[in-house]
Amino acid sequence: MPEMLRTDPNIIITGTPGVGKTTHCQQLATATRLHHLDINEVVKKHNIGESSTDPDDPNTKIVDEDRLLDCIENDLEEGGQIIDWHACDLFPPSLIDLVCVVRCDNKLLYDRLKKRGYSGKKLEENMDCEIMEVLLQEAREAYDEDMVVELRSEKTEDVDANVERIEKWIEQWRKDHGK
Ligand code: DAT
Repeated sequence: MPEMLRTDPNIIITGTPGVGKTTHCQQLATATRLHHLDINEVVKKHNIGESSTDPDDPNTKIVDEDRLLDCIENDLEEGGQIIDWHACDLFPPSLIDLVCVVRCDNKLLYDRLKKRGYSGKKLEENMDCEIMEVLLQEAREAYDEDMVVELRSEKTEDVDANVERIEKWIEQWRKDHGK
């Protein structure tokens, strides 16, 4: 196996829009020295998203995944990235150490997405995504089973507990890798 150069792990925080990814990433970045890699920001900064042709949903961006990977490859090789994105199977498994799939009660998620201004087909599709556990399945198919953890994000205390759990995991990762 090639020597691992990164001194900190790369962690994916994924899940259906509205489940609480960004909330987790921000709190985790504050609690650790890891960097919140917000893929929405990367897409905007490098202009690698094309507007959807769906007239009901013109604000959704279709992202060129190859270009996205080119943009973040150096960051991933360096390590210490908390990746905030609603997909996970595009990131090379060799550069990923932990995949957290954030989950949320359906009724609560519905209210959060409504509050965000989602309606009609977009609201329905995102609700289906959570109900069908699409991101959990995607994560389990793309990564080793023991790298994938499911985290609930319904109350503020959930975020505190999840962040604490990930912090402990990071400490152990550093020990295991002699960092
Ligand atoms: P995402 O990044 O997955 O789209 P978010 O972090 O922006 O989600 O959260 C969506 C909204 O829900 C936002 O208003 C914060 C709130 N929220 C998320 N997790 C929560 C929790 N565990 N307790 C209370 N509110 C939460």
